[in-house]
Parts: sequence; C-alpha cells; structure tokens
Amino acid sequence: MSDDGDKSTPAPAKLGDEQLAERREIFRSFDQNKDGSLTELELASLLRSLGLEPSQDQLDTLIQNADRNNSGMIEFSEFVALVEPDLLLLHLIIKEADRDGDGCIDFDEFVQAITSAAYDNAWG
Ligand SMILES: [Ca+2]
Ligand SMILES: [Ca+2]
Repeated sequence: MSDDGDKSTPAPAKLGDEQLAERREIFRSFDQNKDGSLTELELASLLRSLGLEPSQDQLDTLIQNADRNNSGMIEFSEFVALVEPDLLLLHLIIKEADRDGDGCIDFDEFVQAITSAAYDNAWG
C-alpha cells in the first residue's frame, strides 16, 4: 500500500489558493461596509460594473438563487459558488447571451445562465 504514489491523478475542478484569493479580493472590493457579505446594493454595484442594470425584482431573484443559507445576503462562499469557476465565466455568459453584440443582455437570461452554471459546478 502506498499513499503517496498517486500524484498523476488530476485534481478535481477545485479552486486553488490563488483563485480563492482573487475572488476574495473581488468580494472585498464590493463589500463596501466590510461585513463579510454582499447586500442587494453591493451586489447591484458589482453587476453594474459588469455592464448590467438589474431591476429590484431581478436582484431579488438573483439573491434568492444564490443565497443558499437564506440570510438575505451573499456570503463569500455563496459568492464563490455564484462566480464559479471564474469571473471570466460571467463575461463569457454575457458574450454568449448578447446576441446583437451591443454589450447588453436580458437580465432574466443572465440570471438563468449564471445560476445554471453555478449549479452545474456546485452540484454537478
Ligand atoms: Ca457588505
Ligand atoms: Ca447567504
């Protein structure tokens, strides 16, 4: 029996320290009151930085989908799941959904895309 001979097995898609640090930095930069969670307002400013203009209803929907512990806010772990596997994914989703290339997408489509992507990665 050897416990240390199996390094050729690729690690499952898991965040490295660097990627986690990157997300923590993004999270912190939008966590304006530094309480460790993103409120609707803070999440809205994050989304606006991505060129989205969510309505109140749309924000509610997104938070309900992402808020797995029903705290009404997005904690870091929820944020990580939401932006899994990378913020780049957000841009890819936006590009993919942005059929006419004007940089705007339907926010409901965005919510569906991002939540299904998050669920694929988190629960797949
Ligand atoms: Ca906050
Ligand atoms: Ca929460």
